Amino acid sequence: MTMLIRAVAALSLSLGSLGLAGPVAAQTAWDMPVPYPDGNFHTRNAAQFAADIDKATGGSLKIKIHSAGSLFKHPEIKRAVRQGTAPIGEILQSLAANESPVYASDSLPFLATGYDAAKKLYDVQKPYLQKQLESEGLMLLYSVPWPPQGLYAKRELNSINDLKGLKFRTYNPTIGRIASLAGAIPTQIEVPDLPTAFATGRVDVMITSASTGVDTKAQDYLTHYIDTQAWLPRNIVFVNKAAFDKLKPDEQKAVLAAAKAAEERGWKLSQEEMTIKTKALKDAKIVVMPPSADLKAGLTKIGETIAAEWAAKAGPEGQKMLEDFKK
Ligand code: PCA
Repeated sequence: MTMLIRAVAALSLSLGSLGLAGPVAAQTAWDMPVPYPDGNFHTRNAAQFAADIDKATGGSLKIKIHSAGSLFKHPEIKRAVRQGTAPIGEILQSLAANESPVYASDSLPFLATGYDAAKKLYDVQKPYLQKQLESEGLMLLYSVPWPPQGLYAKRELNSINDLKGLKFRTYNPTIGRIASLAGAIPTQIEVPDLPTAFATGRVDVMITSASTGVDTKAQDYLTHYIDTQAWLPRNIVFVNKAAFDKLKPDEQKAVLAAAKAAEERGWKLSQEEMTIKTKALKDAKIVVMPPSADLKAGLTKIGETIAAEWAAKAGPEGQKMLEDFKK
């Protein structure tokens, strides 16, 4: 029996190498690690991106999405793609803020708070982002924002003072700075670990989108969502340039076309997501409220401090970017 299986395996192998196994013979299979769960709109968008490429290449380039940090955890994804362990991946751009200020520029509090402003900021930032990624052997494929960021808590927060001493969940270094300036205690936690972190008291508050609140069932561990609309952080999808260069020209074309479509689709999805998921929070009995004038003023002040610190770090290029954005 074993002999027979071996013989059949050997036969199909040789048929494959003769090119008799059909179009799958010359197939490239790419693993694509992404940080967020399957149902999340970024992950759904990536799945459509992969399906478009599959279709356009007649199945010669297959991309398999590994969601929720299942193949590489979020903080490892960028390095994995740089090293070519994974040819393609997605991260929250600002997770890499400590590597270069350009990665932080989408997440400066109250700089760009709506979709039009976020798009303008992205357009202004894009050449710098592309250059930075190129210097790391990477190529930007597309970038899509999250819905605006609001404050989740277990009670009403009416001023910055109310944040003092609370354990503040962060997803990038800038939020760490916000927490510190507010007298709170920052703790970096990835989305898949959020429910446990709240349930076990490792964190008290977080700033994130309505989307992530719904994805992680915030109603199980939080009661209030203060809709601060502080910024719209973006995800970036990028490819290892050497891996991209190895693709056939028609495959490269298919990847670039699918990326363009994913970016356009993603910005629309994100906007729809904002409305749908803010309503879902209300339906789940979370109190959704605007920030008080006091809280808003306090956060704005912190935002100004952070913008000044960022500009000092980002030097003339950063300064130019901010000026172009404000034009
Ligand atoms: N959700 C992600 C990043 C921004 C967002 O809305 C998170 O909470 O980690």
